[in-house]
Amino acid sequence: MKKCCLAVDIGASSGRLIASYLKNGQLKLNEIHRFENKIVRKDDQFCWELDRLFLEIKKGIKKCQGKGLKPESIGIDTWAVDFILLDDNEKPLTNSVAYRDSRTDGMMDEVFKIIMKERLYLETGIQFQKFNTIYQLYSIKQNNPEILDKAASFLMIPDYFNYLLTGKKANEYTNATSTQLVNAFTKKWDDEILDQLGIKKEIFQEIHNPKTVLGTLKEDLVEEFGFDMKVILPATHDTGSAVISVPELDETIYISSGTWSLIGVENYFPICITKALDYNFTNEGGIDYRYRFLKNIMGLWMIQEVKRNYQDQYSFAELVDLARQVQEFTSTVNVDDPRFLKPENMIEEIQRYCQETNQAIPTTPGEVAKCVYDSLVCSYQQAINQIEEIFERKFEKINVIGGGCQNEMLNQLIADTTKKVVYAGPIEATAIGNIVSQLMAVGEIEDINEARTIVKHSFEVKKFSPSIITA
Ligand code: ADP
Ligand code: LRH
Repeated sequence: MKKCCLAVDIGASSGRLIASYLKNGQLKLNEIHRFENKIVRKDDQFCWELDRLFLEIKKGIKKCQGKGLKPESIGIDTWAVDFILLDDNEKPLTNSVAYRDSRTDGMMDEVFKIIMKERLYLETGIQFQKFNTIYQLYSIKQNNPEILDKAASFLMIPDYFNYLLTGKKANEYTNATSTQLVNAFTKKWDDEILDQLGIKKEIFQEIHNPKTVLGTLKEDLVEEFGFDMKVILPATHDTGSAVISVPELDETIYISSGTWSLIGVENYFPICITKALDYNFTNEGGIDYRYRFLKNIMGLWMIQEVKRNYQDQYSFAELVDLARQVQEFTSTVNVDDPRFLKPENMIEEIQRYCQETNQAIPTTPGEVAKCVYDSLVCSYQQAINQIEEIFERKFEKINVIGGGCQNEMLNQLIADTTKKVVYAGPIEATAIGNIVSQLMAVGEIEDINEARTIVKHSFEVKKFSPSIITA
């Protein structure tokens, strides 16, 4: 049996369990299990299927032995902001409502009536997104206060899975910061904000940092799997894990490209200046108290929905090919318009936008896909301009990581539009960040610098140079 560690990485569109070990200074990856993730309609709300996701995690763990692998530790990361409230008997009090649900409509303004927007930003450094945990909790407070009264514990999604594995309740730092309820300077739950909103503090757990060994498996699970292992906290926010494995951050802007496009830089301190607030940049907490100064761009969610609206007739690769074949179609949409957050039909929403703005309406799958890719790149360019303005300097390179970096047409388009060299990879950046955090926790990797060097030597990164346009 080969000793390994196991990363569970669940994004909004898919989850995977990847086993990994170090061999001659290189990380070896072995994908054990992959499954779909999606939002479903339940009791008139958009929800996640947490029970099914936990079963998938267990299924993946059980597959290890058959593949000759003996996991010594496991780490879980997922998308951010969503949570579960448990009652006194440790039972969930609500459906696992997804951040795209409309329960937060209007909630930002309700919160701003109590706490000034500027103050919220100064204290937390977190961008304003209508679906942040703070607005989700405030919506429960306003509409179903009895639920908050009954709540005994607040766990974010990876915290909840960790609780199911170990029986231990903890909130992990990187994901906790995405709530907009953690003070960017003390790195603790911001009691003043909680008091002002009337959300009881007792439900929150102690905040633990990535690289903490949370515990081992519960006895019944040891029996079910036939082995025990350590449960280690990686950066449980998927974007936090992804950024750990950007091979080189010198002069580089990263784009973590999946359901969302997260574009930004790594910092050693939060930047809460007015310009960052105006441009709505966030300062999410990272490993070793580094900060991800970044901006959420609507991302490949739009193409995921387009694909779904075409009844999955085309694969992602086929949509890219169809877009590539289109010539002279230049309509673009503002991808960051909230209308694209959860429209009934993404294709029709894009078409309506083009009609309202007097542009040509995309009709073929290739035109729709081209419109999405071109529009995303417009938004990337704008965010890059804003970052360079805030930092008062130019960045030379862009590193695209995550599933979206497989889109070579998009990589080239980013290079051509921004006139910067684009590096693409690693694809499984998030799982890799999760794995190296576990290896740092057990002392097999010394620190993040060594982790990044190992990533650099282990995975292929493709280079896309801006095309030279000759007259
Ligand atoms: P998340 O973690 O948010 O679920 P991923 O990092 O898994 O997202 O990235 C998923 C995205 O990667 C898809 O929405 C798709 O646009 C893109 N993608 C996946 N495979 C390909 C491919 N073969 N060609 C182009 N794009 C791809
Ligand atoms: C990406 C991500 C992102 C959050 C969003 C909710 O998967 O975690 O960093 O803003 O999902």
